[in-house]
Amino acid sequence: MAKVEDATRAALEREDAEVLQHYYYQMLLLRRFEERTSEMYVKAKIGGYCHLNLGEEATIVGLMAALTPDDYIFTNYREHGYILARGVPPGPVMAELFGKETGVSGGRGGSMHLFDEKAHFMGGYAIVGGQVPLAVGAAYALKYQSKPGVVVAQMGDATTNIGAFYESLNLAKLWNCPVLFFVVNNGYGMGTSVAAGSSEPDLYKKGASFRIHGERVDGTNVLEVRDTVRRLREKAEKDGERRSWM
Ligand SMILES: Cc1ncc(C[n+]2csc(CCOP(=O)(O)OP(=O)(O)O)c2C)c(N)n1
Repeated sequence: MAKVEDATRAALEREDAEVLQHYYYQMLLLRRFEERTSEMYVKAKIGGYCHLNLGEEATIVGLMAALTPDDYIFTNYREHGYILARGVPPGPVMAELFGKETGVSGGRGGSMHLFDEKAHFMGGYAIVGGQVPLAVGAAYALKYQSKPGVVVAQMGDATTNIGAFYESLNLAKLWNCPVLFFVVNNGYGMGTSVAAGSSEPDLYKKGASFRIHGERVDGTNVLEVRDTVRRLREKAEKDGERRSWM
């Protein structure tokens, strides 16, 4: 334990203070935003379903810190924090939750369908796994059009048990698409634990039969998430090398 703390302290000391402050600001913004969202949901100001990112702040901020403006993000329905950490202001995001026209999706999407094309934030999808093949398709498009960047397919742990996940992995590797599968393991899919729902509980190993490299990272360590994503993002960009191959 002491060794882990020493390593974390050393990593923090190597970082620029302003960068750390920025990460802290973003994580706090996400936490406060979700606390208010929870309050407004209980007061029935927000209609429909509403999923929170409470406790996932370091995972989200670490991911977004590693991405470039060229990159695209597709997420599941638990996405408030992702769009905020991508730099979209909280006003239009909260307006969307309230179903207002000034919301990021014109008030027609709500909590599960946040969208901002300028920020390359391609939504919020309510069908478990729905975002995964879409992300692979977008990555294929980047490659086909020789455009820079990678695509992130964010999902929860239980999503790795869905058929569309495996179809997506297969085509992503077969066509060498510049895509990163980002699995947020919060331990449960609804009330079902990872151990009860997945024959392979080490989720990062699930890409192995598709020859897709996987790594596990501590989602509560913002720097570790950022550095791991940075490294794997570069690999995804390189592996998905743009070339005219059709
Ligand atoms: C195809 C499909 N099946 C079932 C559901 C109902 N459902 C909504 S969330 C969820 C659990 C997903 O868990 P996970 O992928 O771990 O994400 P988390 O909610 O934990 O972030 C289920 C089964 C759905 N939305 N879509």
